[in-house]
Amino acid sequence: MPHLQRRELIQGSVAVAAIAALHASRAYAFPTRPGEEVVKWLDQLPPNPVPQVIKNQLVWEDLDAWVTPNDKFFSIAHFNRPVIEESTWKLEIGGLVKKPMALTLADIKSRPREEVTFTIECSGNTGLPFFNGGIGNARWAGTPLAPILKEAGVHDSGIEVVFWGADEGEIKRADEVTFKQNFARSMSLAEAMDPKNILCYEMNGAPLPPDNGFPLRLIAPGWYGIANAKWLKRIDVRDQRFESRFMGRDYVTVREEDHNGETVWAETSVGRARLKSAPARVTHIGNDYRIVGAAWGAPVDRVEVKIDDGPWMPATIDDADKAEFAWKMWSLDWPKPSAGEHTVTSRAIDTSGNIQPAMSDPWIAKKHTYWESNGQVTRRIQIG
Ligand SMILES: Nc1nc2c(c(=O)[nH]1)N[C@H]1C(S)=C(S)[C@@H](COP(=O)(O)O)O[C@H]1N2
Ligand SMILES: [Mo]
Repeated sequence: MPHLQRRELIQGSVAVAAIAALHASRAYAFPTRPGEEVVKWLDQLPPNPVPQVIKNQLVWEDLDAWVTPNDKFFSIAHFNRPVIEESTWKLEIGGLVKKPMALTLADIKSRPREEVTFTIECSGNTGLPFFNGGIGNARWAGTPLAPILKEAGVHDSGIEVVFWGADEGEIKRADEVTFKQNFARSMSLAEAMDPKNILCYEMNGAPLPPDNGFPLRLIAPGWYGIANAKWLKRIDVRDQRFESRFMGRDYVTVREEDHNGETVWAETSVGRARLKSAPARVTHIGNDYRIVGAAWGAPVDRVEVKIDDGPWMPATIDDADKAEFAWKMWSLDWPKPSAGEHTVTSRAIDTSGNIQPAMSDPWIAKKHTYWESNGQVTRRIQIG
């Protein structure tokens, strides 16, 4: 940005205004045009059959900012939605550590602050007919997890870190063992020690909203939503691999793989995010249409768009925001489309050259559960 290199030359309030404007345009970078109107997609979601589990889905046609405001952010709760009193709450650090800890929110806030802009997507998003808005982008703030684990002193035998939520539900296993359990997800010790993981207490400058995990949640940039445990109450270190419903039963991807002509069925636990994109909205001013969308889940190099069965066309990526773990907005002008029904499909390509798979790609077509649905998204639209 040449503006920034020249900033020493700009004086007083002019400089402040210029820099403020720059920040504003960065924070809200979005390919909008004055006077444009949004065209609704023909394919709209049927009613949500699990309104307690999935709340506040992103309405793609309303997407007009890089950062999703808190009141428009989706939330997922597989059990109850606990309302936690800050005054009585503590985070326990226990298990195979030399120095167990119990931290208040004030203790956690007094530690070094770290911020990350991260787009969180539920791995079930676009895998179910009533679910395509399980995604949002926020600026999360908290304190890094790794120094806390170091301070607690993990024993040599510790290989696994479990994140326990305060929410609780009844588990019924196929072997008929039934019990109550708090929400839990784990990571290997090496994964948990990633310096990017934060114990997060703030979302877009405000305390975490209750639905998004107040008072504290894990934010694991680059992971699917499920790894980002909310309403944290305990973190413990173990000497065995851990499984919970949300690791070994739900959030398990079952995929048919081809191993030299032999079919092998792989069952894997949902973990890191995958390359994905979606058309968000079509706008127009008179006959000048524009397709706007988002791409995320891996370092995005470029995005291509296909209208009906036409050729892939390069979209323009809005590069104002270079946040590593945040979605990128893209757009493609669509001048004077013919009247009638059309389809719009996008595909993202990452910096290693991987292409977001088509729905017909065996990677998606031979996937038998709805998790990790990163296949290309096609939307339908009526023009004129
Ligand atoms: N404690 C707890 N943490 C949780 C969940 C939950 O049900 N309980 N849902 C997970 C899922 S499935 C997703 S997609 C993300 C969603 O984060 P959000 O609700 O802040 O959007 O939270 C994750 N963390
Ligand atoms: Mo999720």
